[in-house]
Amino acid sequence: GSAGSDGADGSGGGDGSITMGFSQVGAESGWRTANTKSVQESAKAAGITLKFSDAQQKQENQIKAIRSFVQQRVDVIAFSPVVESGWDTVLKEAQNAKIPVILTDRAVDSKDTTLYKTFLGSDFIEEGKKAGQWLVEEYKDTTETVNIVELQGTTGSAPANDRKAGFAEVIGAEPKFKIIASQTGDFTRAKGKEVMEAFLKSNPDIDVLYAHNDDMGLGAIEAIEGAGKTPGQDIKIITVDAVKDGMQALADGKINFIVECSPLLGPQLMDLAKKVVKGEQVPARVVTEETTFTQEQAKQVLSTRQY
Ligand code: GZL
Repeated sequence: GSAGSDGADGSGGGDGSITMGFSQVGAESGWRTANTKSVQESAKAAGITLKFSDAQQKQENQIKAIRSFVQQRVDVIAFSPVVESGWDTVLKEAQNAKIPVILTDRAVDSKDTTLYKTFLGSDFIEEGKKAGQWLVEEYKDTTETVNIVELQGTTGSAPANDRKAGFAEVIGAEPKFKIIASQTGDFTRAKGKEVMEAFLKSNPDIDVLYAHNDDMGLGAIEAIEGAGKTPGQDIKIITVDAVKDGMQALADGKINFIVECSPLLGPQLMDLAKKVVKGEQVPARVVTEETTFTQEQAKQVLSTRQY
């Protein structure tokens, strides 16, 4: 390309091509796998060169990746912060290098919102509320106590904090709902199973499990069946995500309700990146479209699900 076309000034390659540095949380769940696929396929479709890094759920790996994107002088940086806190220093380095940053999927708690151009992702508080609203409806005719155990997502992550808060806000209005145990399963099947086994040992009469994602719910199902109980009946289960394996369990009656959290953020991310690199205004917040599923609805849509 012509002189200065190497994007050194962050204006995008002379031939108009954009290079994006993307730091992904890891590969901890079906949701994450689908999200990675969406980002990679959308970059290709948009003609954006993608430098992709998998942090294996470690914040220090994401910080290293962002630093390396700055050194490589990419045109735009996008990432899904594994936890909410501890980003200001590295985001200031990107800002000083005049490289715009886009948050996708999860948020950061930085007070300085000029550190990123926009946050594209779900409203996790809303997701927690939807889960609570289903439970309130499901038990509206019950007068005795409803014992709930909760498998939280990754400690310190926005989805874990907000799904917990939204759920607690809705069920907190009714004293019959009791969260008798709540612990992180780190969004994985293995940990979800392990923690549910512990819950079952120390709590003989669990009525409901609220798991912050399908994968922990699926692990918990193995633990519940291992304890000789019937998931979806002896213990009702609510999860979040609506990935294929979760929707299959819902259709099979092992899960009772799923709140969708769409991982298909790729196309919107690439549109936002093009605008941001051109210096165009973008909304500070772009909320993902998503819904909820009952067992009946899962049976109807299962064959059409993309992830
Ligand atoms: C939510 C995303 C969460 C999913 C989990 O947007 O950050 O991380 O709910 C994934 O499945 O691990």
